[in-house]
Amino acid sequence: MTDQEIRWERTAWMREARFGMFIHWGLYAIPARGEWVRSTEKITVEEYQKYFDEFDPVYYDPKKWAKLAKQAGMKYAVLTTKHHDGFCLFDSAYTDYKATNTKAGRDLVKEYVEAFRAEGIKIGFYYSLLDWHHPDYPHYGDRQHPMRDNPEYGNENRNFDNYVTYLHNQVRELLTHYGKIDILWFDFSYNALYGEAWRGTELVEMIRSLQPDIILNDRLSGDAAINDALQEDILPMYAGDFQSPEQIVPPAGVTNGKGDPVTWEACMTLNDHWGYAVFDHNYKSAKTVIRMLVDCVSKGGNLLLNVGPNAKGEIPPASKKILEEIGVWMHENGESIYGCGNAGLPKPAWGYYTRKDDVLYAHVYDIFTSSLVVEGMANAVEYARMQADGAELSMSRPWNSAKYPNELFIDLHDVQLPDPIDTVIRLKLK
Ligand code: H79
Repeated sequence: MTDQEIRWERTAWMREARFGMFIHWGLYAIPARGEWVRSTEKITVEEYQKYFDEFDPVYYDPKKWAKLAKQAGMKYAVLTTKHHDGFCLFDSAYTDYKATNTKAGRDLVKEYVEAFRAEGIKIGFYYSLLDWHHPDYPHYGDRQHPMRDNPEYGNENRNFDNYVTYLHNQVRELLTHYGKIDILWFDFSYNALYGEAWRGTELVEMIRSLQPDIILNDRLSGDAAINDALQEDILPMYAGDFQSPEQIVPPAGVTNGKGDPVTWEACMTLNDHWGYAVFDHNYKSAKTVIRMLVDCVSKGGNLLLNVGPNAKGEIPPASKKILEEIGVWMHENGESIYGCGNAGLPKPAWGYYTRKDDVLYAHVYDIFTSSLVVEGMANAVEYARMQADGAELSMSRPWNSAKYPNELFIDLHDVQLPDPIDTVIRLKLK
């Protein structure tokens, strides 16, 4: 098997799962201005310390998060074990900057793993390669760093190799202390910091020795390196198993240099921030998210949808409400999502197609008459059913259809679609 084939096989369950929950949670939930607050407001380590001293998530109950994820139809989750601010939600032996030493007084990652696993949801760890807290992480002149313009925060006496060792040590802890981990999600490489700068080959060899089946995202590698590598059968180990477009659904899905599809996952915020942002009410509707998910699946990809719990450990009510609404639709129509992918047909004017084997799902957003016209499928379909309730739909030809011998006509009885979000019609192919 080529490297590309190995990666395709390893990610099979992920393509089946299609929909996951991203969770951004850390000290930044207290200032509540998003997870980049240390950088955007140039807050020093010393000033930021007050959030560490204060952190006390009295309502942290990941069983509630897991139930909500399950209800929404999500099959896997990815939690920020450490974000760019360097704060660790887990009990690491290599730092004091961890939840164990806050008022929380315990390993919060452990409870997350147990709660989500109990709901049958696969477990992912996000781990930031950037670390604005570690004394050996370089920052003066680094455009990513909060203190980048402050010569008082120079790089003197910083030993980058120490930082990389710290990163390797923490990854070893994460992959040793919590049982089987399904996804490791690094964030991110930039400038000269990619691939072997992270001692990437050695790191991935360790990861694979600890968790042979774990799925790795592509961010240990820089974009250019990945794009070059995708032309080849042999990839660097750190190239990862799937692509991770952020805040965008790639217009034509994602393929490798040979034009073959690769596994990919779009990650998206529910409002305009990843971390809790109290002023940000710009939430996407359930309809927008569902259509985004369908867009991803129709192009062979996944959607990792973010929630940003607040400082007390609760998912904001607005996010919860949207996820519950998504769950209603997923309960009725999830079959058109899980394990489905590109139908290999042109996108219809009325909506989208997804497909799994010999079942084609028509996602109908707009109709203009009471019969749905399915181009080119006149003789290809055995029967049509409403996905939500299994009701039979008539495929009889209207009296005036003689001029359109190749088109399939499905009688929807009414121009009002039963589901204004996305009415799914199941077409069993011959
Ligand atoms: O963890 C989430 C983000 O914090 C992280 N990746 C996702 C999954 C990330 N998003 N963008 N970036 C990293 C790249 C940096 C973007 C920035 Fe900015 C533009 C940093 C400063 C300007 C975004 C906008 C953050 C602050 C303002």
